[in-house]
Amino acid sequence: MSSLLVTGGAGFIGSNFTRYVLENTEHTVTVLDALTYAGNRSSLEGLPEKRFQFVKGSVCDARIVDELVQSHDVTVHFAAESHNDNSMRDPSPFVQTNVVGTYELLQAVHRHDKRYHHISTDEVYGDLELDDPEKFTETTPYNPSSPYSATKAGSDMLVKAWVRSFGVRATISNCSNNYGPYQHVEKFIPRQITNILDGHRPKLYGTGLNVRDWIHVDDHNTAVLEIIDRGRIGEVYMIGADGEHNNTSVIELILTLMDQPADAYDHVNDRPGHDLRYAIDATRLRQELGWRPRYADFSSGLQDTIEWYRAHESWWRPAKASTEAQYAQAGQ
Ligand code: NAD
Ligand code: TDX
Repeated sequence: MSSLLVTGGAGFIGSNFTRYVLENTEHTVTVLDALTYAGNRSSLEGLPEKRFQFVKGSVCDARIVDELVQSHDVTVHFAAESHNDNSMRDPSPFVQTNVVGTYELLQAVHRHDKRYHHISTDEVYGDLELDDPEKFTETTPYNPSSPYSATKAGSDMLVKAWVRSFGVRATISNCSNNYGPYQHVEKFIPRQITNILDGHRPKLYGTGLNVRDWIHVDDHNTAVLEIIDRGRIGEVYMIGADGEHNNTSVIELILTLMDQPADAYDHVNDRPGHDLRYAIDATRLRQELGWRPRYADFSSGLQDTIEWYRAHESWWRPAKASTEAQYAQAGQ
């Protein structure tokens, strides 16, 4: 049994991680979260008080970070500004939280010689051609495209440097696009589901040929737990579940699963610098740690996700109008 400090635990992946850990392990969890627009305290409702506590604060606050890192066995760092489109409008909080926040955590885990796991993304590698036979691996050179992915790349580099220069006991995972419950309505899949629930048409950027490698959030999180338990210190692990789909086919599938005509969507302005394709080769994770995804069927995982948003309107409704107003300003 370990005590885990989970940063960003009121966000999409961190809240699912916290819930999963409390339901499936003996570990205790303290969430440190600044409750930005993306954090939602209600995503953590109903968790056992004996093994869970919530602290509101920023990973950029050196004092609170030092105190919490010192008093826990492992820090799992999910907190980030996570949305590419926002990073075009205002990159500043991305640099602060993603780079400076990671720096503060690394300094604290170094001072107190604590185990650290860094959550990152496949976007640090840039993008692939549609017909490229190679996927991203642990040795693919970094080539980020957006302010978001550049700050995540910067944070990964800090971790690698703190491992090599100071012997910090860290691992990094770079995962592909997640879907599942508790994801903010700004993101692709929840935006389209909630548009349809509201009687509005889904919005497809550009040609819609862009490919993402979808993984269910629980599969991401079981991989993270394996890496924390048995990953080799200083190593990087790619997390992905061979779930490549282009955006057009995802919108058409959502429409079909929600009993709408498959062509009932709008083409809107493309994202500047829009990455074409991401694809993960998770061989190391599978072979070294024996990890396997449990959500093999994207269509049924998506159907469950649609049902979750149908049943949890009170969770997503407060963010919907302001999110759509921002998109409307960009013609998206
Ligand atoms: P999210 O935007 O849903 O949640 C981020 C959380 O971090 C929020 O609760 C927010 O309040 C909190 N936060 C933001 N700034 C903070 C600060 N300064 N101090 C403390 N807390 C702060 O993001 P997500 O989609 O759950 O992503 C979590 C992590 O996983 C990120 O590091 C992201 O880069 C990575 N990731 C995400 C995906 C994906 O598909 N969503 C894929 C791969 C990797
Ligand atoms: O309305 C939309 N229409 C659309 O076509 C939105 C919101 C998105 N898109 C496209 C853009 C992307 O090609 O869908 C794809 C997915 O978009 P996002 O949900 O914004 O995700 P992406 O930019 O791929 O990044 C996600 O995966 C990697 C997460 O947001 C990141 O945090 C993670 O690092």
